[in-house]
Amino acid sequence: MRWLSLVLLLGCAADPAARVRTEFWHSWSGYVRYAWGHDELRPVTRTPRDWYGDSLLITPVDSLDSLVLLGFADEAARARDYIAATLSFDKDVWVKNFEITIRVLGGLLSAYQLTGDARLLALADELGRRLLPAFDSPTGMPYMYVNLRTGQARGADSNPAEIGTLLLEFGTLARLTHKDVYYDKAKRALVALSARRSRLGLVGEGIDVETGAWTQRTCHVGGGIDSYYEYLLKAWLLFGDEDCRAMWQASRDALVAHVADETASGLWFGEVDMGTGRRTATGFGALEAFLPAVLALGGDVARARRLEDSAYSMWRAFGVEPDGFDYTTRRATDPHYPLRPEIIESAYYLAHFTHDARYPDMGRRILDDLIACCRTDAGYTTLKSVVTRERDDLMPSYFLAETLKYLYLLAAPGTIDLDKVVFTTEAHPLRRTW
Ligand code: DMJ
Repeated sequence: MRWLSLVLLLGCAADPAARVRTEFWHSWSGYVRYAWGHDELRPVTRTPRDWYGDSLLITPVDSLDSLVLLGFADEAARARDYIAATLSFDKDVWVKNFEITIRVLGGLLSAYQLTGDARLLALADELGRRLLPAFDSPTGMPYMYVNLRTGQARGADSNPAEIGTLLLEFGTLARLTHKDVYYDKAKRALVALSARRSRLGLVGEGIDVETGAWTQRTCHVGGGIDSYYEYLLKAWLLFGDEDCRAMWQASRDALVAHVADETASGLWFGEVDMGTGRRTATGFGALEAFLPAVLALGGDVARARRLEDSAYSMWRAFGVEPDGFDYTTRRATDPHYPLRPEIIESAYYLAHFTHDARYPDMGRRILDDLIACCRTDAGYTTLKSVVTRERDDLMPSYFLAETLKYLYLLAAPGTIDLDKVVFTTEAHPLRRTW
């Protein structure tokens, strides 16, 4: 691997895409060296981390399509062989349906579409079958956790993101295996959730999947809700599902009417009560920065540009963005930075729709900041605080699946035709081949 690092280093000086490849290879090599076979790498202590005691190979599965797209074909083939030979879902573990769907199921499906390796589709089918019991609640909205071996499900107190961010993966699995049950269960959950919107068209951040009652009534575009909006739009685009189009348009209009906040410092999306629309907080953050991408993809490029400007001002205020930010006081309310991709993802979509050079430039500056703040000898680490720059010790799988992939696509947009794929919330490109 050392010779490849050297070649990548020599080639990167003038070429931003080569620079990202170098950083990807550095990060992947750290995982291979210190955590191979495990879910994730702790790059400071150079130790592995497994989510559930027994590895589900989350980093290699989540990274497979990045390896292919960034041009590491031999390494991708090696990882595929290892996954096919090693990965088993017959484990007595309680997994989070949402996380395993977006990282593992989505990773397998996307890599299958890119490589045609039928072993990956077989694994996806096996995983989908074991996750399905999660949907067996009185409302059809899934429980949070499912035991992969026994099929028992638990965790009735859920949220829109975990209920509504499943249809791209389950729907693609249905189309590729011709097993409609996957589409039907995930779609039913999305419809059941959307049907419980308030009279303003808003959702809250907590809902009981057994009773259908809201347990938290704050509406925003951040964690716990974010990708629910994203999947309404993208399920329409990927499957041509008109119900999803109607739900997307109603949700987007409600967000713009009630959650958008025009301030002296620009456009933000804050927090309101889902029933009354009363503003409850002026919080934004790293996760919320996904919204410019979705607005742009939905056709509202002007609003997307303004919101991305705001998100980038948050990034610049600290040199790296905080997870929580009060746009009135301009202080970090949650100072940690978990290597999130969303602001880069939005820059990628905006570059695609506007051809404005400021977005690739944004990508270059963000990469500089990441190198300055988060790079370690064995990969990249999360930060405990963007204020003090104190480091934590984790390289989440989405750093390879999303953060570096979007940085690369910003620098090398010809790699993939955005008009022909739909990216999942974990940046796995899916194609409509059916
Ligand atoms: C990823 O796992 C996904 O993008 C998810 O939708 C939100 N959180 C992380 C990245 O920040």
